[in-house]
Amino acid sequence: MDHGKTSDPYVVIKVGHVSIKSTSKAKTLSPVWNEDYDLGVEQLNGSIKIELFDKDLVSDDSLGTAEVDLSSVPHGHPRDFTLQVRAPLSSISSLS
Ligand SMILES: [Ca+2]
Repeated sequence: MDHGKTSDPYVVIKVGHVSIKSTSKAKTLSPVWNEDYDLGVEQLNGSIKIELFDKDLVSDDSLGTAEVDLSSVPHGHPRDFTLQVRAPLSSISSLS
């Protein structure tokens, strides 16, 4: 997280070996993307992995991860998902 308690968040979406990076939003803790992405799906028994990062000059920090099971995504019928973001492993270990 940056000084001033804001982030420059962006999202990386992974399905199988394919990943897509969103644009980053400058200095906000309430980012809204409204961006569309097309990802090919090789097999249906995996998940869509989503990781949030804070863009930084040196190294980007993970803000958390979320996941959607592909089996819960209806084929040809778009639907919305509300996802719980889990803290990244590094911040979990720093709490102990
Ligand atoms: Ca930053």
